[in-house]
Amino acid sequence: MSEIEIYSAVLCPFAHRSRLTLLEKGIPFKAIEIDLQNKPANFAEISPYGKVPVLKHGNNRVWESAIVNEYLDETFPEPPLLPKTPMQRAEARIWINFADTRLFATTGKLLYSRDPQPQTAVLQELAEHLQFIEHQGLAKMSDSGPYWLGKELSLVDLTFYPWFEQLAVLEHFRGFQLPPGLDRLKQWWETVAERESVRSIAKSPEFYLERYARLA
Ligand SMILES: N[C@@H](CCC(=O)N[C@@H](CS)C(=O)NCC(=O)O)C(=O)O
Repeated sequence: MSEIEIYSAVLCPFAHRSRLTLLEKGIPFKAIEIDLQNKPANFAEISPYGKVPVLKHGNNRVWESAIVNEYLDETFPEPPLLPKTPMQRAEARIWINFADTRLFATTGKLLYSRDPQPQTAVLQELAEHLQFIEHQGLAKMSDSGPYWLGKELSLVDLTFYPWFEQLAVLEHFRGFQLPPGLDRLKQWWETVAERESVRSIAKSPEFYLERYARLA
């Protein structure tokens, strides 16, 4: 097997997703930590968008975490991290897209944007995304649980989990509070947090708070 390298950053939830995918697949890899505040001079040659993660596999180079994860799932099929039928795969991809275009997009607005939209509206938007997940996602899809799509862990779990690991940052710096009644979501979070892969690279809330405080 050609050596796998992943350009990553410890605070980046997108890179976190792809490192979890590598770990779940049991693929040996080398993680190269990029200081995003002080990128290496040649980083544009490695990462066309100037972002992490970027995966290097032999002569192949792949970026965008959702695409990196599907590349890994296709290249290293065991254990599979997407379901089998086209419709189930479509559902998985719809949730992965929801993570990117809704949950993480709103989080980005809350943390970094100079958007004049009042922060209370953005906080509300974030709460609504979580309620949508609880009622339209987990309630309908994982009756057989304990994972998002049912009995088996999938890329959907690995895509969302990093957001939850960093929740303390939103609570502490932006006054966000999880809305009440997210019982399935909390149960799901606990289950995923127990995975060996997740535990092996998990960071504490204090770790994230200290790092974000340094950035601010
Ligand atoms: N859509 C991308 C997002 C990646 C991303 O935004 N990475 C951030 C860190 S979390 C980054 O590298 N930012 C550096 C920059 O924009 O200069 C993905 O899923 O991979």
